[in-house]
Amino acid sequence: MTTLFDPFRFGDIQSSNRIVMAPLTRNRAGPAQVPSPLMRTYYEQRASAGLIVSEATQVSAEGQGYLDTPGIWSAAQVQGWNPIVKAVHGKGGRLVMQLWHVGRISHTSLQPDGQQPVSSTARRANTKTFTAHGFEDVSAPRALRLDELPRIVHDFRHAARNAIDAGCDGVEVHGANGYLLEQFLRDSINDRTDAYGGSKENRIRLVVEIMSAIATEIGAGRAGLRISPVTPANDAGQDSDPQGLYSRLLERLAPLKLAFIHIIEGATGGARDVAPFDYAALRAGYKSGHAHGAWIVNNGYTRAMAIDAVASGAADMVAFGRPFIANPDLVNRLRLDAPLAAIHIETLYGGGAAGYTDYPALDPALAGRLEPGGHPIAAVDLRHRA
Ligand code: 8OZ
Repeated sequence: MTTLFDPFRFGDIQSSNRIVMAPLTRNRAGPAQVPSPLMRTYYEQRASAGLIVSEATQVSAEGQGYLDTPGIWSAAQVQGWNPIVKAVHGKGGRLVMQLWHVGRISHTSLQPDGQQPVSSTARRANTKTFTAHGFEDVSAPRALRLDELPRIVHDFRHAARNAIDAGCDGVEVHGANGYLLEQFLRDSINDRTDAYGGSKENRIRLVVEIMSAIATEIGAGRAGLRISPVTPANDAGQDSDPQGLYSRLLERLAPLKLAFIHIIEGATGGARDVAPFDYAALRAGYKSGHAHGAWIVNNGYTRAMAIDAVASGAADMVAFGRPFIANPDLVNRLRLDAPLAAIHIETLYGGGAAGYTDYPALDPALAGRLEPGGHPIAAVDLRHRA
């Protein structure tokens, strides 16, 4: 029987277990959106994950929507990421970079020359972002012109090349949580009348073009996509037919033979049953298109749920987000069924080492008293969010 702790090969990536560190925005990049030395310590501490998906990293200056998030479009950013990836590799870990364009979830103060953010639409999202002035309403976007879309594809492709040049094992395209690609996918947002709006085929076009371009650039075995079919995050609303939309998307992507699909089940960081969706059917359809690679599931998984998902074959890998923040040695704790530390909310976004690199690993004395598979200490419910 396959367990959560078994090694796995998917695409060109070999991981030492089935536990994925989900992408987590922490806002600790330095000037010019170059990763800071502190980020190296943070990722190195978490390298026992089978796979780390980096925090969302913007593919262009225009793709930024929050203060101090890292980028991967400049040479300085590539140089900044390199020691981070090397440190993770030095500890036997694997890291793919999450490539991000926020679209309309941005503010003019974060945009080059104070320009308007861009989107599929000119309609403003009813949500906030954090800027140098704290939490602020996002700015009204302008709709990208048809002749600008090749540039968006190019920006993702260039970022993927840069990620590989920085030493990454691959990339994950951020197609989730109400950001640019979801702004194209969903008919609750996309109000275009050109070849990128209207029908499902048109709304999935940009994502398919981006994944194809990246597969050509770095190889499909090093590329994956993260989706969130029903999350309401960032005022995404709900598509009129999420099951049909995402089936069509994965049907179009199956021939590429991507390394992985990473799926957020339910509302990101919230209710798993926020809206009806048949995830097993989505996966079955994808497999019938002769796709291979990993099916990574995420959102509110407990230890027991994760063990069961992998053992039953419902998923190949399970991603944990917030539990990795306060538990750098989460893999070991899950293996031992040890207690999990709780996160400090105040230090989530921005700041320095406090609440970032100062969460300790399990006390070795305590770890020594635990037997793998034993339950001497009740584990904290991973679904608990402080
Ligand atoms: C929390 C705060 C800022 C950004 C996402 C990249 O939701 C994010 C994000 C999360 O995917």
